[in-house]
Amino acid sequence: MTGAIEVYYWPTPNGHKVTIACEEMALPYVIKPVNIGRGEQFTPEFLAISPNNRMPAIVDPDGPDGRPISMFESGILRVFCSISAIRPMAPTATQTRSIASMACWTNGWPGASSSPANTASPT
Ligand SMILES: N[C@@H](CCC(=O)N[C@@H](CS)C(=O)NCC(=O)O)C(=O)O
Repeated sequence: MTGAIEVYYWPTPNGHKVTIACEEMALPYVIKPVNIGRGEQFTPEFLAISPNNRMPAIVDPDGPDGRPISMFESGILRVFCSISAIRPMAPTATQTRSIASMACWTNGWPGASSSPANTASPT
């Protein structure tokens, strides 16, 4: 990876999922704030990156054929981060399964959908 990933972000649990992944995998990134309280997710510029008007989203400056490419949905963004951290190697079959499992787990469980009510152990 040569250029910093642009992370379209606002400080919510879904936003944190991508910045935490970048931090943990030591990937270079720059924050592009999207103030969803002010409706910045509805600008034509942001909708061109994330057509479902939701952050997080990213622009990878080192996309296919050397051209920038955008992606949205936090689960696939974490898959992208994991694969980027392994480059220039391709993920092994074992790593592919681990990456997919972690991405789906973090999509459905920690973060936006977790709360003290549903993380407490029944007694
Ligand atoms: N499934 C999406 C959910 C993203 C999402 O819900 N983002 C919210 C903030 S946490 C958002 O941008 N909302 C703006 C809106 O609904 O207009 C993901 O995991 O990336």
